[in-house]
Amino acid sequence: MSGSTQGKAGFSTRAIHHGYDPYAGHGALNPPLYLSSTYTFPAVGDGSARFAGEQAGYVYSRVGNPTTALLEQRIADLEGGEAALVTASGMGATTSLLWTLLQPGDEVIADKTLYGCTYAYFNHGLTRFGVKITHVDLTEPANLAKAISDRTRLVFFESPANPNMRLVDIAAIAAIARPCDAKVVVDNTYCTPYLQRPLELGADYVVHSATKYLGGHGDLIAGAIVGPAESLNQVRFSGLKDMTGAVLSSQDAFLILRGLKTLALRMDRHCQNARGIAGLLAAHPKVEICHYPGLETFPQHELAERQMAAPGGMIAFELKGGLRAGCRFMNELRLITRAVSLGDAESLAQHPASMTHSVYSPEERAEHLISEGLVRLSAGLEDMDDLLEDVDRALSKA
Ligand code: 4LM
Repeated sequence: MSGSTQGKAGFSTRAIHHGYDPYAGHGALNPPLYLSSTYTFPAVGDGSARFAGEQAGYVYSRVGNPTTALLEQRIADLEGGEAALVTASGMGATTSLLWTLLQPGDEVIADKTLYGCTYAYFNHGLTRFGVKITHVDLTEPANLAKAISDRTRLVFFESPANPNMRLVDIAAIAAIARPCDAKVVVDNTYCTPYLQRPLELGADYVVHSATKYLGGHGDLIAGAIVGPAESLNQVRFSGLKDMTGAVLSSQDAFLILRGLKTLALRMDRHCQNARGIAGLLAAHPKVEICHYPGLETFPQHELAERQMAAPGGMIAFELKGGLRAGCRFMNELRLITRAVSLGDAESLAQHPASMTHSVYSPEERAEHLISEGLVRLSAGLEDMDDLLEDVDRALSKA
């Protein structure tokens, strides 16, 4: 198969083939990795024409590179978007997009719970430049209808939210935001397009930390934005080129292209392992509460079934002994690794209050529904029996 599959083939087929024709080059099975910062112009006039956008072709890799361009095409196709832009980190994706879309005086309505650095960018960064941030509990869409105003430029949320797994009904939020001309931005890092496609549900933009499942191997930092082509062109030439400079290296783009080939297989395994671990936790007498969308006891289980193809690889839980018991549990783990980040082959456990969400003050964590004793677990790709044994033994010592 070669070239564009135009969304007709299945997810994995497109994740492996979309946008690349081996016969256009030397027949190389894998797309070439272009290691070039700059591009030659046949004559001065060609250079000027490319800068003016009158001639197709590359000029400088801060603006575009053939390897990153292929990754952009592939991610856009998998998310069902018109275009994509890849960035040097997930934070680079969110900041490049928002610096382009927002003006002083605008308001962003964001969900209560956000990844710690996104929360810091919103509340410690954007607010310094005249942008108002209003946090609303978006798990109840009626709250958005009450809060939205002429000033609201965009609505931003994660679903599931990092770290407490609260879900937001994407279609319901988009139906409220659209008539008010507010753009809906969904951070789809936890799901990937294999499990959830927000644009098909009415969102305007998707952002990703491609560091996680899209790359999938814990060996790079990257991000992506998916959305309308014209708007992303503005993000490329303004937010990304001039304001953040958060450009992805072509070597990392190559690794993500490699990661995408196994995305569906990996996600199936992440989900299978997470289901097993969540089942063990939910039934264990030492566990106070286990937040996993696949559990029938999960309060938004019905929404999870409607919105997500499967419940994902992330779990959050609290032990009956609170923070102290949670720390003892994590220190007893032998196979599951104590580390932040998620979506890697290795199962990872961390403590949000002191790690990924430590930028929130204790009062802010309480206000934003992040409890101090919460433990977050990213189910990896190891054998389920080994993971269950590790969790069970650590629980027995906690
Ligand atoms: C973590 N997360 O949670 P970069 N959006 C979401 C995220 O979880 C993250 C980012 C954006 C974690 C990192 C230490 C939902 C990151 C930011 O780290 O800039 O690629 O993504 O453990």
